[in-house]
Amino acid sequence: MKTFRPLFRLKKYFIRYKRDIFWGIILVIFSNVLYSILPKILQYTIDQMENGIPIEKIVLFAALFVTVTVIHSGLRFFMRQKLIGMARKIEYQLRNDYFHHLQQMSLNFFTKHRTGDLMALATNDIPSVSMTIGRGLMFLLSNIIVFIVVLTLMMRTNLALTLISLIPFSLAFLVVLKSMKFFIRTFERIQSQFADLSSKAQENISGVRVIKAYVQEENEIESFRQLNRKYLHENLKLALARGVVWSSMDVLFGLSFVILIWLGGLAVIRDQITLGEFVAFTVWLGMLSWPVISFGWIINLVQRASASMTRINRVMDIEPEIQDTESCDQSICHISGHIQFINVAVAYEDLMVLENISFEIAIGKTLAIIGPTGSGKTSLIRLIPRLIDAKAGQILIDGHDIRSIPLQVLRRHIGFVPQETFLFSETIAENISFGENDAKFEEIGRVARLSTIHEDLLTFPDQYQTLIGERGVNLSGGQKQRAAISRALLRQPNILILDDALSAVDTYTEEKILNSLRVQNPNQTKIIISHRISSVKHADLILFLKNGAVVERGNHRTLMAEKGLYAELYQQQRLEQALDEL
Ligand code: DGT
Ligand code: MG
Repeated sequence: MKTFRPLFRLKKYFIRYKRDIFWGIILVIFSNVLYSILPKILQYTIDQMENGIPIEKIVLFAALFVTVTVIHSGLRFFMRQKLIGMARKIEYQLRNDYFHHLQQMSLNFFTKHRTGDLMALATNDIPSVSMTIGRGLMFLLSNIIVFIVVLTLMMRTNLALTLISLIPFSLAFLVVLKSMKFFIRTFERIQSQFADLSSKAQENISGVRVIKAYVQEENEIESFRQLNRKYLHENLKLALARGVVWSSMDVLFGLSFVILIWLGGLAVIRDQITLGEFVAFTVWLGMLSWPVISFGWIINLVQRASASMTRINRVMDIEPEIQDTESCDQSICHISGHIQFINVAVAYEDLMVLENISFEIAIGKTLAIIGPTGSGKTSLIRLIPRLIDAKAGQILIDGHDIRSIPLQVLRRHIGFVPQETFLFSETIAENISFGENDAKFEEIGRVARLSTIHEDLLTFPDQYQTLIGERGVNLSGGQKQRAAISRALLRQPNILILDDALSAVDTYTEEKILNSLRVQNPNQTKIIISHRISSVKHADLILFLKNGAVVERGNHRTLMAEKGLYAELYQQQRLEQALDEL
């Protein structure tokens, strides 16, 4: 029972579809009872024939047989409709719920879980659960009913014959039980190897550029081949074991029939049973073989589904790390962009990456963050849309603790351009208007001009309607970044965050974009991360981060006067620029 516990979580879905289940079960009962009594009609017909019945009566029996068969088939049809339909509906709900859940997860979750594993849950595990609750339930109920009814009818006909001919059947049942554990273990290994295999394929396809650049095709082919070979090996093992089990079943079932024909035949000759009973007996014995064979299959199916459900539950049970808490003040429906950090610290797992960060930035002002790679710049700005939460200290926006602002409200007012741009395989216009589906075309054009991507778009085959990504054109690094900036600007955010978002753009274009950003919305608070002094020197406040701490702060003028790291970096970059221009 413990093995099946994970499946209890499906209770809420079963309750939702209880009508389908109820009618499904009723249909299972009726169709299988009819199926089990079919041989009884055969028995009467044969017995009556022995006694010499008129032809009309034979026709009557034949008609009865056909009628019962037709009704039985009809009932089976509706039974499948109800139960398989119910399973498909549950699969649909489960997949929706799973996707919904993934959308709630915070960044950390996606760094901890492999994409291939998360995909395998949706493509492998959810269908496996659905298959079990549909087919598994249907066959299990059918088998139980057939087993009970047929066995009762057989025993009422002749108890001794039933018991003797069922001896090999019990042996077959034992074989099924014994081999089950092996099947389940092998199957689990196959499932996890499949997850490895899909992770490998997925990483290879998305990392194809790196693989080609490093001429690693052969190595990758080899390591994929090895994984695939392991997968094949396990599958072959399973196929072999299945073959052995099936063949021994065949032998045992055959033995049952030998016993029946021998002892049953003798009983007919000695007039202990009628010929009709003998025929019915033979058919019933055949009917019983399927429940015995499929019992193992069903248990296997349920175990697999249970293992799948465990994996699904494990992911579904993870609470989103970042969500609205009880301290959330639902009356806040707007933020203006006054940001204050008080002694803020950030840690990933136990690794401290930022400590004692304090600053304040007024509405409409620009904050710039500069510092060596790995100094914690990205981590700092991730705190503002609450992509991560601070380990210590307090963050206030418009004077509210950031945790008291509903996440929806907070994020709606922030335009965030991450360091790594991501564009969907859609048109450029759709990419820019992501999250603002009813944006007007003029608006899209306006932000595209602001980020200077407009001119580039005009050279594309379908301009704004050009498909990008896998099925369309590829954008250059700088074009991607500017498309991402347009996306952020379209929301007209009160806080705009650019995380090194102009790194792939030349200095001249960068200057142009930053200048137009400066004038387009005077009430917008801006946070700019960059490695170039030229992009940060106009900021009202500049923080120089090093090893997770603010080592210098001020504006361009005061920092230059300080003659510290900032001034040093400035001189260095000026020198590089001068050398470039030579
Ligand atoms: P960049 O973009 O190369 O100029 O570097 P920063 O300044 O943006 O650095 P940042 O904040 O991305 O990383 C600071 C440290 O935190 C660095 O040692 C890597 C680590 N780190 C960053 N993101 C994660 C994360 O998601 N998980 C973990 N465990 N560590 C992270
Ligand atoms: Mg960064």
